Amino acid sequence: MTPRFEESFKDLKVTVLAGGVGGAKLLVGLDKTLNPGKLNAIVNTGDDFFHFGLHIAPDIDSVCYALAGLSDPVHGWGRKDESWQVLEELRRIGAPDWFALGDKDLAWQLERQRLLNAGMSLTEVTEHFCATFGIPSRVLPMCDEPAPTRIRTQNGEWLGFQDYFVRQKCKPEVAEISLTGGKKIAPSQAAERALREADLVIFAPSNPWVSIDPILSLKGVREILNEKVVVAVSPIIQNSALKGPAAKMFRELGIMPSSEAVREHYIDLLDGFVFDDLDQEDSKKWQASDIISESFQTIMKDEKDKVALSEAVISLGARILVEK
Ligand code: FO1
Repeated sequence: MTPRFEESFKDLKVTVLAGGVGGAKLLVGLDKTLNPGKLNAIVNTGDDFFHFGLHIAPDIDSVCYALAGLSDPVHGWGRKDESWQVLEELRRIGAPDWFALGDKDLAWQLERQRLLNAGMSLTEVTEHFCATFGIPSRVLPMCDEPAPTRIRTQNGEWLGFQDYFVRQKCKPEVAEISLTGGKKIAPSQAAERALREADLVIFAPSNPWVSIDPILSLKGVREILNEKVVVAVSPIIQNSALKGPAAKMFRELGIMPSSEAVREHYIDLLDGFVFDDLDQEDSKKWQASDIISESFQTIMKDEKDKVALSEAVISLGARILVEK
């Protein structure tokens, strides 16, 4: 079993690849565990879209709101203590109301667009957001240029991600996922630096297909990760995802969703793998592998769970760093 979490681990430089809600929870735990300035989050921007002329960045906002202690505890996205005056009026005047933007959330969307229009990059705007909300960790968009994820449904239709995820509630069957607008895109300089300077890289328990893969698909990322200690946390427990379409996507792409399937998905990049205690059965096949797999409680119900899982993941990473 991996040794207990040690004080010295708090100074490890940790870079996390994350998407929305699941990733945000682990990031809150890591933010509370590591010393200030040691945590970099590289966040998926494939879910971003333009709505009412505003650049909406759901995964960036879910992560920032969570780290600022402002996120809606029920949804995991948007803000707590929210009001919906604008959305209700939009509905009344027959404007698009399928994507629920609360009044406080909208204030941030408007300010982000103002700063983008003034020439700031998404990285700079996100840095400004973190400074404004007193977030000590760095939240880094994976890239500054548009990198839209699109879904081809089994009846041949291409959908924008939010159209698939929110407007159609993930109901369409996925035949193909197109990442970064079908173009080879470089990570932002800040994201690339965060990867190069990391002691440990963690894949958060986010959707492998549409939260982690967009980041892995960026130019040079896999090559950097091949030189790093990488530990992934499975977002699939007992063949299902706690939230979102990850398990459904596995199935529709012809793969039985399981922690085993997640491990296989990342197999050529992994040094460590953390899966839930409920999936012990799966792990029996992995013992001979050079990837160190450990089970833990990966369901994060409260801050204590987030910190406990963060300490377990960092401890596994630290052990591998020593043994490597
Ligand atoms: N998800 C929904 O299912 N319904 C919504 O109305 C919705 C609004 C929304 C507004 C701002 C934001 O940052 C996220 C929002 N999300 C909503 C979640 C978002 O679609 C997903 O979190 C990501 O795109 C998937 O990780």
